[in-house]
Order: sequence, then structure tokens, then C-alpha cells
Amino acid sequence: RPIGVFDSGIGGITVLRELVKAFPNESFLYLGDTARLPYGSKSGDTVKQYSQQNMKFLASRDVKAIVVACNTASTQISESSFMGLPVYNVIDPGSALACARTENKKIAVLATRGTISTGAYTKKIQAILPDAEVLTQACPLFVPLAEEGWYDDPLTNLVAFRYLQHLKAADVDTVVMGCTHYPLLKNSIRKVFGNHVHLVDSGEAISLLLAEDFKSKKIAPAEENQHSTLTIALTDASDHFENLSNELLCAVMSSEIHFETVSV
Ligand code: DGN
Repeated sequence: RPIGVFDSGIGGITVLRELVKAFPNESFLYLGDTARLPYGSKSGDTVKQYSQQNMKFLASRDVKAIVVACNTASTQISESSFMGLPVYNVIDPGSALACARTENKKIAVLATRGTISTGAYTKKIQAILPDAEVLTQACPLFVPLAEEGWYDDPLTNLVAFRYLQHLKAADVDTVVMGCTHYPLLKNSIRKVFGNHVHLVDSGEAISLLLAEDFKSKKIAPAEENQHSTLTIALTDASDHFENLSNELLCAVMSSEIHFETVSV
């Protein structure tokens, strides 16, 4: 049985890439809700409703676990199981990893307006490190830049400096990329903060958590010699999406990606 993963668009592919890298024997079914993208600027109730529909779709395809590869959706999902399947949000492991990495306890969280407005990261981080200083910044222009594939571009650098310069001046030592699109713009984010700052990536954080749960048998690992598959289902067909995801995943994939268009 595959692991189900969903996001509104290309962002969750950064999570999928880390999962494929960490668990090469596993099969994955990725749902990109491209027909209803973006989630980051929609109300909590709408994002919650879309997320429930996405989880229902993944459950109907017999996945063994659901990874919510979208921070905005993660803020609206309080349940840790859905129709009997374990559900993983990216905010809990991202907060835990930021707390493990920081030394000066000054942490910046970059995310969509939707995620920032819930205060989810600040609450989670301060539940672990009560005296942590958490600075937040919504970066709404990052999502269209990532969807456009402008990963290393002078315009992206300029936007990153405009959003982030004040956080660099505030001397944060850890930066949570609290939107799964943002790791695609890592080079530009690095240019602002320099090499000494820890960048926390949702994909890395969730992979560490899943590794623990495979070890403790909370989820059953795939058989060693099983042929793994990767399916990407989109709610709106897009050649651009297919090209970008092929490009992002080719280095970690051993088999071909199967694309489908679905309704949820
Ligand atoms: N990638 C999503 C997140 O992590 O919040 C949001 C992107 C979007 O739909 N705006």
C-alpha cells in the first residue's frame, strides 16, 4: 500500500522528494489540488473542507498513511487519524526540529498568510521552548515564484531580501521554511541569511518522524524487494506541473512517475 501525500500544488513535491529519498522501498500517491490552488490566501474553513476531501480521496485509494504536505492545511487538521489511517501534519515535526537546532532560541518562521495568522508555529515552538523568541513573516509572493519555477532568479532574490532582511538583522539562528513551496527558493533565502543559519524544511522534519514510526512499527514498512511506484494525481491537468515535478524528482526516482487527473 502506498503512502498518501497532498498539497495544493508543487510545494508538496519538496516533501515527496525527501520521503522518496529517505524511503526508497515505499510507494507514494501524491495528490496536487491544482484546481483549487492556492490554499495560503483562503479562509481556514475552506482549507479545512478541501483537506477533508483530499484525505477522503487518498483513503479511497487505499493508502496506509496520510502526509499533509502543506503547512496551511496542517493548521486546519487537528486529527491524528482519518478513517482509521494515521495522519501526519508538517507543523509538529517542523517545530520540534527548529527547537532541536536553535542555539540562541531566536527562530524565524516564514509561511503563508493563512499559516502565520493561526499562530500555529509560535504556539508549538513555545510549548517546547517557552523562552524562545519567534519572529514570523508571511511571504505570499514566494508561492507564485515557486510555481513559476524561478528557483534561482534575480527577481526571487530581490523579493527574498525585501521580506527577510529585518529577520537577518534580528539575529535569528534558525529559519523555519513553514510553507512547502519555500525550499524551492532555498538559494535565495540562503543569500539573505548566510550559511551559518539553520534552515528547517518540512520534508526533512516529516521524514525524521516517519523513520521513527516505521521503526516502532506504527506504520508497516514496505517489503524490501517490492517494486515501488510513484503516482501523481492532479485535480487540474497541467503540463507545467508534470515538467516541474519530473525535474524535481528525477534525481531521487528509480522508476517512472505515473500522472493522472482526478476529481476529489
Ligand atoms: N504549500 C502550502 C503550504 O505549505 O502552506 C501553501 C501553498 C499555497 O497553496 N499557497
